[in-house]
Amino acid sequence: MPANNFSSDPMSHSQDDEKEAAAHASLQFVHDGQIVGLGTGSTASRAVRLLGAGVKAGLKIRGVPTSVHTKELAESLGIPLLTLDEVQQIDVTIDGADEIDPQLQLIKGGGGALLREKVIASASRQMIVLGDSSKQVSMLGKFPLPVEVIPFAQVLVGKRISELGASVHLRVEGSGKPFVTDEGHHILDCSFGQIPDPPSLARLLSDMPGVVEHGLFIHIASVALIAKNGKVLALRR
Ligand code: A5P
Repeated sequence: MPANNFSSDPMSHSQDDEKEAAAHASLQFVHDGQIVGLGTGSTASRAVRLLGAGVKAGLKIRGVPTSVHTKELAESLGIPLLTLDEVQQIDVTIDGADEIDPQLQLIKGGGGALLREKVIASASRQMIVLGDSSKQVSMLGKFPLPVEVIPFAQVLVGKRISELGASVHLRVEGSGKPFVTDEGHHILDCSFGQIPDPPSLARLLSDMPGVVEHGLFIHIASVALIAKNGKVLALRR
């Protein structure tokens, strides 16, 4: 897997600085005239803000947001938006991740937007995934895998996923009520510890009635930009 280095401030090593550096590096993948998938989460939001600044300076792009939150952010920045129904194909999507492995397999959904994120990424010619150094792992699974379920089946699906060896928790808000996704579903956070064969687990989860989508992104990301030690490492699939 070839790797390129993009320099950033060599003194900047905090997680926030790393997120900002990765977001900066993603701008090189965005060009005038393109339709850009706009990711969700603290890292993707930085990229969206930078794109907003670019638009103000004359960059001609149109965005397709992956969540209500990102839609509102992009609107506030003056980025022209399209719905998925209005586009044939998305040129490039820029998004964050919770874990990135050496094959650019991902866990996503910590922010709860995994369903629209996966739909948008799958409709894109390129998905650029951004991460600070904490996101790079040798094997997926330490971060609890988010699984989006229909509320009607959440107990049954939770039991089935437990039988696969995970510890399963329904995601709740501060109020104690279940977290509700943009599409009206609930999320089960499933701690597997290690996921040695992500494609097999992805198939098992996709085949479970009641599961709407899961946060394993397999063969979707084309480039990972990981900020580490004051540089941004570009990994290609
Ligand atoms: C949103 O649903 C997620 O997939 C995020 O992209 C992921 O959780 C990474 O978020 P941060 O950039 O905030 O760590």
